Amino acid sequence: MPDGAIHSSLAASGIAADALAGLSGQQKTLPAKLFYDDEGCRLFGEITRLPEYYVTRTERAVLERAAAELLQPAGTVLVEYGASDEAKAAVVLAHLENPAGYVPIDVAEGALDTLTVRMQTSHPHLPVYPLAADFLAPLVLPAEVAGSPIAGFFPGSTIGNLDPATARRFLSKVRSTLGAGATFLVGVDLRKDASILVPAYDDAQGVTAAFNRNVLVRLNREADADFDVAAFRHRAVWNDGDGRIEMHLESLRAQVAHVAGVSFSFTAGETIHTENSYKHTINGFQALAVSAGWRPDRVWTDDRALFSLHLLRNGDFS
Ligand code: AVJ
Repeated sequence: MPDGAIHSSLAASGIAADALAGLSGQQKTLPAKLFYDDEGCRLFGEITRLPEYYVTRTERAVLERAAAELLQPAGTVLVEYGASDEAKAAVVLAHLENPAGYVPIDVAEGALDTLTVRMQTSHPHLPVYPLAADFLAPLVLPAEVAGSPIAGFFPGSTIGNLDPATARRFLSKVRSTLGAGATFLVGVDLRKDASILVPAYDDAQGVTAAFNRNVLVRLNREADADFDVAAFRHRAVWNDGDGRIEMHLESLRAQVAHVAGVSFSFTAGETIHTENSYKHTINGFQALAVSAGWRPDRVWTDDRALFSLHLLRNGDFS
């Protein structure tokens, strides 16, 4: 650990603490949740419209079919994990009979605020209970939804950011948060050829590169850091053994950067590992869900088997 890191990380809070922890390892890392400041949310929105990024449009098409076949009881409350906008929830809500509420959960507070305001116009009679939280943190549903049937929703393959052990813990935590009888609809990106995956994370227009580098811009502004952002290049790598796309920021030269008073030196070619995006098989994801106590029910996919939506059930009445 670099000099002063212990002292400074005690003093630093929030994103600086996250950054100091990640940058202090042998392989430097930064948590993917740091991408989503206002500019990061905007860039991610651009990514979802890129020709190479099949994820969002494929999920959308699959969701139109899945939502029509959910068969949720009337008066269901929809609880969305990672709800940076309500577009996907609106598709599900349109197929629910008399939904009793919508609970969007997200770390991006700005996005959550504007979502809540838009919902007042688009769904004036639907109670919305926004929760600004990291979905990995312990979470309690608002008291108002107690007694209603609960449908959890985790679209976008955001679960791909979690390594399998963390994903299992998350799935089992969601099961106890949502409770007995709940369902959980999870969007899961599927394994496919690297010739499709790599361009999806390294697009021709450089939007993903800007999204990746923006985390350094954010640390410079919010964590008293001084990264030379132009001296890092975006890299997207398919790690076949671990079944994941990795994003890295590669230092173009030997350099030193400071974060909250702590110095970090980089050799030329050294990387900061900024994101994992795990790609699952249908059976592999179902096995993971089972290991977290869920009972896999239906699976919907597109005809090229790029993306899957899994309906899980919590039959646990303990
Ligand atoms: C929001 C985590 C689903 O992994 O595809 C997109 C984030 N990173 N391009 C993904 C992302 C680079 C995205 N998730």
